[in-house]
Amino acid sequence: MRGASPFLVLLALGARPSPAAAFQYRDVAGKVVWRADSGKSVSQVVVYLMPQGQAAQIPPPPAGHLQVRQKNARFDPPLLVVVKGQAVDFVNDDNMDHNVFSFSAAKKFDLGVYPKGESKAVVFDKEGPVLTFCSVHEWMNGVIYVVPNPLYALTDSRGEFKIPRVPPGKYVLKTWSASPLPVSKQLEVKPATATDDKPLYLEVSMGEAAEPARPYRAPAAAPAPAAELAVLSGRVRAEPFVEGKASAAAGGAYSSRATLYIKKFDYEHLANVVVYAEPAGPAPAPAEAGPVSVAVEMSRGEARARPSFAAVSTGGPLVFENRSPKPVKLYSGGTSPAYFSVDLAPGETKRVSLKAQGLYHVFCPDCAGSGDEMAKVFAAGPYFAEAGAGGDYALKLPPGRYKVTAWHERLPVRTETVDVGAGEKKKLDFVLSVKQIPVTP
Ligand SMILES: [Cu+2]
Repeated sequence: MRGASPFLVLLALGARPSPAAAFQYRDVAGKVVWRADSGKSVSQVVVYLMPQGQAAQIPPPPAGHLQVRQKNARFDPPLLVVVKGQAVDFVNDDNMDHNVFSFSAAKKFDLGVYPKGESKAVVFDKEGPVLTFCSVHEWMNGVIYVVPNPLYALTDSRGEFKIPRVPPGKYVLKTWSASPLPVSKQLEVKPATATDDKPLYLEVSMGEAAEPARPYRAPAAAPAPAAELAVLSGRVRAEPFVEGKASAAAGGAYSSRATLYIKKFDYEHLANVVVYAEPAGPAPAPAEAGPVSVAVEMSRGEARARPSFAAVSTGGPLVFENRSPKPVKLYSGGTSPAYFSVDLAPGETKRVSLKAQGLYHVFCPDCAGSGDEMAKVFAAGPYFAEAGAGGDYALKLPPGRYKVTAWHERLPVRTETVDVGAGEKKKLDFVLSVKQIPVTP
């Protein structure tokens, strides 16, 4: 304190919370379990608090940068929690080049391809999950989950969490995880006192709530096909975004050493591509799409979904069938656009309607261990087609104007507007490329 004026010293002392004020904070701790009756704990769950009216007491985001390293062609850590406004350095710590990109709603960015020793920063300014990928290595994926304030924790291997020093007040506790259903729970943190400063302890149970499934009865007859449909067809391919192009664009030194021995993103054989069309103007209401079925079957003692990927029309029937000898519970979770859960007795068949467009991750925790993803279902439309192995697709559409989108889980979508006349046959090709991400600053 040499050289500081007594006035400044007083100010500094005054800025510290007085012992009385500090005492009011209370830790919020607890355990996240799968269902209350199961006792099964869930690790790697983000638990965070949304204040209900006492925002002024909430601490600001930490100033320091967080870090995600690219190491052994993985993102480390695979799940990182970031406070809104905080920056993350993506550090290439590998003997090969990597790219980092995301086209998630909460943050769109593309850091290009860069070599070992380089690091690039991204500020996360919107709440929600941000899925990160590498355009060079197909399997690389990670999640940055952006929470609104520093009142958060991540559950450990025993499902336990602790959020330290929570200002008294009313909160909504929320959870997010790559697998189970999210939870919302009201709670009140009472000021700690000299005789009671114990943490507020909660048991948070997942796998409840969500939209219930309905019994399914097959329609008596399929709707007659309309005569005047147009056929829109074409090919979806992806453009490689790997080495030379990125480094040439960046004007930087670039080395492709050590990239060759590892399997790269297979742009030539994209699987699970869906092309879907939405009326862009007045259009006849589509006839209800036929049901899309996903069955749970037993295979070598493990339950599996067949098919493991399906496309459905938004709002159309998605039918789950339990062909295994055990009861199963299926639910959507993680980054799914909406949540459903389906309880199926052996032999039972139920339907759900996926009203929100997007990719649903379907889990069956009782089938093969907690949180195991069994199937992916992409809902879009009303008109949709899955592309074949060569990327070919064909859509049958009533005459009109449409927004037609080509979708793949790992690549930014492309949308074109087309007009089709009655009975017309039209061609429309798509190129999916990481370069085409509309990057937010
Ligand atoms: Cu990579």
